[in-house]
Amino acid sequence: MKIYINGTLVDKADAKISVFDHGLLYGDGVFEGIRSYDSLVFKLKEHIDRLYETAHTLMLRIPLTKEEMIQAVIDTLTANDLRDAYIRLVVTRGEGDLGLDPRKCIDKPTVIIITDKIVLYPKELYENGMEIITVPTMRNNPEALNPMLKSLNYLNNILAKIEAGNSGFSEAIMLDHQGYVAECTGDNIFIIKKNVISTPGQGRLKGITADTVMDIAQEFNMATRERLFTRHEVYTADECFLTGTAAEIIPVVKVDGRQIGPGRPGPVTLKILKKFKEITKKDGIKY
Ligand code: PXG
Repeated sequence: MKIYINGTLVDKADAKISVFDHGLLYGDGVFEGIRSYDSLVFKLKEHIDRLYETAHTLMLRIPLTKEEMIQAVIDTLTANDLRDAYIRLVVTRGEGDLGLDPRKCIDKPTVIIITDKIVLYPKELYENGMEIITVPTMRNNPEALNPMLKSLNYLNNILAKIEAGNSGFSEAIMLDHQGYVAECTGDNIFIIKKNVISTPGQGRLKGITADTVMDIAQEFNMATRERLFTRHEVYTADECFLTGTAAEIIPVVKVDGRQIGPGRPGPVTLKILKKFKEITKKDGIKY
């Protein structure tokens, strides 16, 4: 396996960075998770845009243009001869000293591209739907650390993931700072009620899979909403599902012990999932 580090493709065993890298010391950096399907990178431009937007807010200057970054992703995929891949793009603040001040870093961000496979949930969960719970850890307050930033600082999500695991579940709902449903630890959440599809309007990552689902729903002439909703509306929805680059689209059939609809993946969810699969097979940047 070849890993891209700062412009060079190296063997996995040689893919090493400094212990003084602020990505390690402080989680100071940005990342993206991207997928390719049959030699097409899905929504690559959108992922690159989000990476650079997060970096902009963190005042982290990525030393490549967007075009160069796209080329670096493609070069890494080609070097690894992967047709279906999960691509992890990481840019850290780079090397600094043992103080958190980013101005002390040497203005040489570390750029890493890993291309590999990812299997998140077992196949049965996609067919039968998954059961999730709400966990006590709330999603970061947007005015403390905005969930729209896809930074290397994922402890908020990891704490929630630990709570989910402690209760025997693989994914969990996190509420926002006001008690509304925000998202899951690594996925966005959708509910469908009477042909209206809704996803939370605040306190979440603006997921690229979620945006794709909204586009599909509009194509199907469904009413789409980004709005505040509570757990009660999740419990009483007709259908529920989660979206993410890694998870793709996964139906949810039980939340906090309450069955959603008939307790099976819903017809609209399955229709959207089918369309999503079709899009991933034909859209994307070819390599
Ligand atoms: N919310 C959060 C908090 C995420 O981390 C999504 C939503 C979905 O966004 P996209 O753009 O992928 O549709 C994510 C991204 C994992 C893992 O190992 C998952 C994500 C990121 C990194 C790792 O489960 N999901």
